[in-house]
Amino acid sequence: MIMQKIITVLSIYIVLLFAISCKSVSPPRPLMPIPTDEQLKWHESERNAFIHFGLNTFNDMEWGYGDTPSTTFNPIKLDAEQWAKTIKAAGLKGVVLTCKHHDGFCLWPSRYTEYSVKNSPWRNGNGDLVKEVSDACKKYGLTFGVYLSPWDRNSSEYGTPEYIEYFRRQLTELLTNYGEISEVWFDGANGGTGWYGGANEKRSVDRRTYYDWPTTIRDVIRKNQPHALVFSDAGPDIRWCGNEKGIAGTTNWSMITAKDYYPGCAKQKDLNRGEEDGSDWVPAEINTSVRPGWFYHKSEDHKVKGLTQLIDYYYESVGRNGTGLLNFPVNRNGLIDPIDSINVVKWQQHLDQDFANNLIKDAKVTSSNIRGGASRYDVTHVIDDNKDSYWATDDSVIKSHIEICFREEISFNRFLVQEYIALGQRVKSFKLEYEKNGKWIPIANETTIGYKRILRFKTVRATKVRFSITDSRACPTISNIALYKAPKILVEPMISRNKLGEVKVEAFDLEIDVLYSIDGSTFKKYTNPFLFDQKGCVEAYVFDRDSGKKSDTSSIYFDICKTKWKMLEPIQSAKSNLMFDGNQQTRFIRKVNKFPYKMTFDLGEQCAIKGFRYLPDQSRRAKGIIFDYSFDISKDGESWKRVLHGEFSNIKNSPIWQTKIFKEQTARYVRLVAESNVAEDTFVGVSEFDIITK
Ligand code: FUL
Repeated sequence: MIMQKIITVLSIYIVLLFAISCKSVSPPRPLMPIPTDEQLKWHESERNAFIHFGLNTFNDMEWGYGDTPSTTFNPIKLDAEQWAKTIKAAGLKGVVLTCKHHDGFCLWPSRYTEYSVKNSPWRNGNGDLVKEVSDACKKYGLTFGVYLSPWDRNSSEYGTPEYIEYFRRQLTELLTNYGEISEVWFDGANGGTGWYGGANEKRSVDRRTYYDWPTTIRDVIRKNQPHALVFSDAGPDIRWCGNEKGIAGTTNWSMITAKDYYPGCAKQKDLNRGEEDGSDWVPAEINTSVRPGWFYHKSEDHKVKGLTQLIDYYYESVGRNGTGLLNFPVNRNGLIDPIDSINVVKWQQHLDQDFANNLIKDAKVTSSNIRGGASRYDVTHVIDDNKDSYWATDDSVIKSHIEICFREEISFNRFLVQEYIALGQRVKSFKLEYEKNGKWIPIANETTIGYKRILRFKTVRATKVRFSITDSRACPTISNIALYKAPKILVEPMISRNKLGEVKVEAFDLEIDVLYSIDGSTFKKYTNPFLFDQKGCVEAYVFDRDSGKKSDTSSIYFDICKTKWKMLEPIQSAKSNLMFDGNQQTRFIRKVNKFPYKMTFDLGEQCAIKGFRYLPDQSRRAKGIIFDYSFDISKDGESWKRVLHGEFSNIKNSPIWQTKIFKEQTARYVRLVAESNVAEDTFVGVSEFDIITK
C-alpha cells in the first residue's frame, strides 16, 4: 500500500518535472537569415514545370531577333489543359510560362505592343495564352508563374528609360489580370544585338542599374502580388543555380549576400554553392529542359531526356537542397510532345517506388544529445512524419549523432535527411556510417543538408546505422531522416564498340546484373569489356535478381571491325580518328576552304561493300552537318569510282544515322565527299562513319 503511494507520488513528481522541463526549454533561436512562408512553401513544392513557347517555336530558334512577323504564331491544336494534365502526371506542382521571351513577342494581348498573339492567326487574334494557361493551372491545382524577359529585341525603346516604363506596364498586366502569381522569373540574358523596331543594332545596358530592380520589385510586384516569389541571379527570393544542366552543388547553401549579385552577373560558381555566411535567404532553383533546347526543335526529337537522365536530375536537384524547374518545349501544334511526356510520367512512377517504404519507421532511434532533455526536441521527431517537429540539441552541442537500430538486418541504398529550415540552414557537414563487427564503416561524408538532402549509394546491409553531424553553424535542427531500398533500374544497357573491337556494355544501375549475347541465344554475365572483332550482333539486357525482372533487350549490329582502318585524307590524327572511334559523343569538325571536302579511308583490306552510314555531330550546337554528299570507292587508292551522289534529306530536322545502300562492289578505299552542309557555312562535321559490307 505504502509502496503504491510512493510510486504514485513519484510518478506525479516525474510528470510535473517533465512538464516543467518542457516548458522551460526554449527552442533554438532562429539562425538568420531564415525563409519566408512563401519560400518555405516553394521548397516544399520540390519540382515545378517551365514552359518555353512562342514565336521561336515556329521559327526554329532559341533567341529570336525580334523581327519575325507575329503572323507565324499559329498553334492549331493548342490545348493548355493537355499541358497541365501532363505536368500533373509528372508530379510537378506548378508552371512558369515564358509570357515574353527575348524576341519581345507577347503570349497575351498586351495593350502596349502590337507584337503579340493579337496579331496572329491563332484564335483569329482573339486568344490570350497567359489566360488559358493560368486557367488550366487553376483547374488542375498547379501554381502559376510568369517569365517576362527584361531584354526585348523587338522594342524600339529598348535601352532608353521609356522601355523601363513599358516593361513595368507589361509586368503590371501580367500581375493583375491572371489571378494568383506564384513566381516572377527574370532572365539574366540582357542586351546585345536586336531588331529594335528596325534599328538592327547592338544595344548595351548596365545590367546592374538599367532596370532599377528595387523599384520595379517594390512598386510593381510586391504591390500587386505580395506572395509572388521573384527569381533572378540575385533573387531576391529565389536564385539561379548557375547552370542549365540541372545540377545543384553538392554543397548548396540557401543563402547568398544578394547585394553582391544582379541578373546576368556571371557568378556561376557562387550561385551553384550559395554562401554559408550569406545575409539573405535566396535558395537555388535548378532549371533544365527535357530537350537540349528550351524551345521545340524537330531536330531534337531523338535527344529527349530518358528516364535515367531524369532520375539523375531529381537526385542532383531536389536531392541537393534545390527545387527543380523542368522545362517543356511545347511543339508547333501547341502541345507537349508525346515523346516528352512518356518519360516524365515514368519518372514520377519511378520516384514513387524509390521512396515507397521508409525503413526507419519501425527502428529504434537514439541521439547523443537532446535539447534540455525535453521531449519536444526528442530524436523520435525525425521519424514522426510531421514536418513541423524536429530534433534539436543544446546550443553548445554542435557535433552530435543519431543511432538507428533495427530488430533485424535491413538493406538500403538511399538516405534522406531534412533540416528544420524555418530556423535557418545550419549543418556544415555530416557523415553516414553502418556497423559491421563492432566497427563503424563509412557510407558517405558530405557537407550541407538544407531543406532536403538525398544520398544514393550501393546497397548496404546492416542492423545499426549512424548519422553524425560533424560541424554546424549552430545547434542542428533535424526534422526528418529516412532510409530506403530503391528498386533497381530496369533500363536497357548501352552497347558500344571501339576501333579495336572491344565491346562495352553499360548499365545505369551499377548493382544490376548485365547479360549479353553474341549469337542471339546464349546469354553470359557481363563483367568487363570483351573482344568482338567480327561482324555480327551483340545483344544485352539487365536482370534484377531480387524481383526476377529484366529490361528490354538492346541490340546493335556491328559491321567489319575498324582495327585496320587508316585515315588518308584529312591526314591521320587524333582528331580525324574520332570519325571511327565508335563513340557517338566525340566528333571531327573542320572549317574547310571550300566544298567539296574529301574524307578518304583505307580499310586495310579488300571488302565487298554495299553501303555506308554517316552520323553527324551530336552536340547541342552541331556543326558541319553534311547535306549534299558523294561516295566514291577504289581498289588501289588511285583510280576512283563514284557510286553514290545525293542528299541526306531532312538531316537538319533529324540529325540521326544516315544509311545509304548501293549495288555491292569490291574495294579497299572509300571516300565520303561533303558537297554542302545544312548551315550553308564552311564546316564539315562527322561524329561517326561506318561502312556496310555484304
Ligand atoms: C536563358 C535564356 O537565354 C534562354 O533562352 C532560356 O529562357 C533560359 C531559361 O534562360 O538564360
